[in-house]
Amino acid sequence: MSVQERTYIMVKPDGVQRGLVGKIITRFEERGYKLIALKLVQATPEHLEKHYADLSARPFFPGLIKYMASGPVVGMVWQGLDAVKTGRAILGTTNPLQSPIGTIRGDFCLATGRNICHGSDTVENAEKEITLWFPEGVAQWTSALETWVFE
Ligand code: RTP
Repeated sequence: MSVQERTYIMVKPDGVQRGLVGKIITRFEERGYKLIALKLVQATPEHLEKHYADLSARPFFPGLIKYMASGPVVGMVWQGLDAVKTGRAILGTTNPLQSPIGTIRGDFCLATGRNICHGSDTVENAEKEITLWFPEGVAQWTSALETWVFE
């Protein structure tokens, strides 16, 4: 478990259109994660097909790509201890109805196909997704408070 662990978190088009970007960012900030990249982007279907390549054989894939291309998304990279697993815990489960209250999905949405946010599921996939969404690289900065958050 590394302090340098990074995860790719994305607010999906419904999250952006419902005005939930700030609330989602706040959950990661308040937990103590460090923001090292952030951008609003209208993704092309081709780009989204790469992001969700693992799901290309699933029946919901065409609808997923349409949904994800329906408006801009906000992509972010958050860094800190156990960022991938804890990031997923902050988001909640894929099906919002099964997601506990207190998680983002458990608090703000209802349907699996409109679950407002994405989080990398493994450290390896996080690194791939960061390269896909931020080919220009991410910021390197040191917070003055870091010592008091990470030890
Ligand atoms: P994500 O990658 O978006 O964070 O979601 P996840 O790991 O929790 O779930 P995954 O199985 O990777 O599915 C990716 C996204 O596809 C949509 N989905 N729709 N209609 C359906 O049965 C269905 N199943 C999945 C969801 O938007 C899910 O987040």
